Amino acid sequence: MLNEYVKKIVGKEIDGCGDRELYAALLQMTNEMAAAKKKNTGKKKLYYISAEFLIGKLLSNNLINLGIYDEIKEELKKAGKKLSRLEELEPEPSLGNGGLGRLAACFLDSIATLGLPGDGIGLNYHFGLFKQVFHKNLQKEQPNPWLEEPGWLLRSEKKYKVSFGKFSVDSTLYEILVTGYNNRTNTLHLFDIDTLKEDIVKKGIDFDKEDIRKNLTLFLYPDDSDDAGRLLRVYQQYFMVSCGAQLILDEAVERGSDLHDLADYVAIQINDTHPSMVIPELIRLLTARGIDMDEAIEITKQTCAYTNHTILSEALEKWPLTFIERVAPQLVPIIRELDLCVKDQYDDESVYIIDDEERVHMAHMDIHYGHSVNGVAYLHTEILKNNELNHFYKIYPEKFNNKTNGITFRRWLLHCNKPLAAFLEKTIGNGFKKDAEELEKLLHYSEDEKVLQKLLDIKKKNKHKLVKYLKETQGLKINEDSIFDIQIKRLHEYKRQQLNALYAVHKYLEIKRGKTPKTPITLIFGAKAAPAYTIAKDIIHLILCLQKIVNKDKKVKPYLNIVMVENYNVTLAEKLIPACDISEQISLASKEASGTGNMKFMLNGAVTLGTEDGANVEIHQLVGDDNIYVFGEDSDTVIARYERGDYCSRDYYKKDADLKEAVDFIVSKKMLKTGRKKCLTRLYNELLNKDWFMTFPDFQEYVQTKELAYHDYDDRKSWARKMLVNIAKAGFFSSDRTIAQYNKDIWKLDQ
Ligand code: 26V
Repeated sequence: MLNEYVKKIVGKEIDGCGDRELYAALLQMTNEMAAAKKKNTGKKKLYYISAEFLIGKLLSNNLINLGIYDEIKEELKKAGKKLSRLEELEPEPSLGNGGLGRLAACFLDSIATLGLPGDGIGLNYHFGLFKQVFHKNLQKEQPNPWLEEPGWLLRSEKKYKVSFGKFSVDSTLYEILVTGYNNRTNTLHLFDIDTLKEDIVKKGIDFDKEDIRKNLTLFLYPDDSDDAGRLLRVYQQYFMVSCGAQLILDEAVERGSDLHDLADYVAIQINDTHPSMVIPELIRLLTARGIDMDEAIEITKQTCAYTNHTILSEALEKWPLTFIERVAPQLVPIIRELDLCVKDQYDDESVYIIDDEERVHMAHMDIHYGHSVNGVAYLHTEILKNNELNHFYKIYPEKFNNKTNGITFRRWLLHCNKPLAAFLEKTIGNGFKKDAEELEKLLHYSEDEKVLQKLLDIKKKNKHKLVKYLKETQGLKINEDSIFDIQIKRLHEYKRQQLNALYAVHKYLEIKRGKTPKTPITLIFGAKAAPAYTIAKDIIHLILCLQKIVNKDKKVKPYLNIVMVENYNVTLAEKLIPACDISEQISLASKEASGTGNMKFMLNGAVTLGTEDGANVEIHQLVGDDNIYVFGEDSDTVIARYERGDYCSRDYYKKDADLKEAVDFIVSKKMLKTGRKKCLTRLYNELLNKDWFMTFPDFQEYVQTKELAYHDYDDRKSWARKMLVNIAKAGFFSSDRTIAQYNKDIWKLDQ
């Protein structure tokens, strides 16, 4: 099949082509096949608006979804070519920060796989999120150019005008085809402007933040530590939703809507508050097309639904009205009107849209003027209802609903762990590929020695492959016979990489004193810190310094290794997750809305070591006490302590000798010789005087639980059974299930 394309496009046979030529031909072939599956059936269509779509590389994923992966691989192999080499040529688009963006990408896959009419709307950031490099044990940021020819991006002819306060821009629309697994193709619409100037990027990721025509879509979330950065973010958001709303209305009219009945034709899912301005923008556009204000508000309400992804107040967007005045003055009277309606009805300041400092609470606007509010895991939704958004829940109990997150099994099993997928297929048939709950059939084999051994063998092979890859690409040396204990996620204090790092120090000191573990341990970290997030960068510095010290220590090295992979991204996740033994999910209870890495690890046979937070709670319920390691204070205890406001980390430090020793080590002579005094003392002081995310109260139990997990790992058969149960119970976390629930409860699209 490929050969004909190659002959047509390159004018040669496969074996006579270079890798780049083959990659280009494959790309074109895949896109043509995907386009042939585009469908526009169904009256009602979903638009998933999101500032982030962390789609990862697309080639293999598309080949799998189109059902031609094996065939192409074979054809290439016969001609002496390797598909894996072609995969390496593809740059990874970094159009997301982490979980929120990756979730949006999984959702697009599932929407297409379930045969639903639903497209994504977002922005075409030229440099995406920054590329992380380590220099002198510090994170440095560089642009990550990913746009190249040939690529997946298709330029469309559609253009929209977006009026900002003092000027306007014309958008260009790019499209990426989203293939479903043996099903239809949908579209990811990414808006951009032609006047962008990539060469204004100076040192690292610095650029002139004032010139919007040149910088609008350069980066994802440009540094918002100053007003110019924050303002640019508002420009990006308004640009995205204005283009999006115009596209949505045009398409609805094309499908037969007279706009009065828009809610029968359109469902809009607002992914966190970044696209919230779509609400006033839609109202504005509807009134401009002749619909009166009250009706426009009602139509918008019936059309829009909001997903909350965090309870962290610093992450809940509140834009100064003056910013919106500058970026989109046309929205200000509408937002004021929406706020007045609220103030007329309710006399509780906590539900106002505009507060007394003239800041617009984007989430509040979403809740009042959308018809659905959902959290992303059971515990998260309960916290929203009973704590964070309780005042809203009392007004609109019917709007609140939970949609526990999910992941696409095409990428996170079929693609990233082919040996496991093949073994599962051989053992329980291929039904699990369409119906993930069928993985439960694996439970019949929980006492089958051969099956258990095979799971261990696959894990061993995956570890070997990872070790080889990290050696070749990052020069890292890892003992493949050690326990792979992995924490990969954005760096944030609430995720508590610092707790894991304190454990590393503790273990290092114990080993130095002669208490050596039976099986060697490798602690693997991967994390990017926001460029302006100082303490997060200090934590990276701590881990990198520990990596230097521990891995250089002849006495300790055979037992403990610390590894921080550079530039953690989707591509690396696909390699790390299948090789993992222990999945670290150790956020402070109540703070991690869901987590989705936890689901990916479980599906690939890693055992969770975690707190009762986010979706860990549901993982725990599914696998049972014997197949997960749970520790730490629960969310009620944590929330109550925040309310009392009496947490004092120093009290714990004084009482716990192990903890004190580990914390003191951060500013020990040895550390100061390796690292920067300023960073290390800042982190030390932060922990001792604040520790806002309460690592100290959980330290002892964390150490003990980790030790127990390491101890249990040595009983290989019993460990393999834990792996098996985790894989078997992962079906619930398929994003196909999540999307089916969104559709049943919120979108109500015809299939
Ligand atoms: C953003 C920021 C930005 C400003 C500084 C502090 C801060 C803290 C957290 C965030 C996260 C924003 C929203 C987000 O990414 N939430 C993630 O969404 C995932 C998908 O639902 C979910 O699995 C993660 O638990 C949640 O953190």
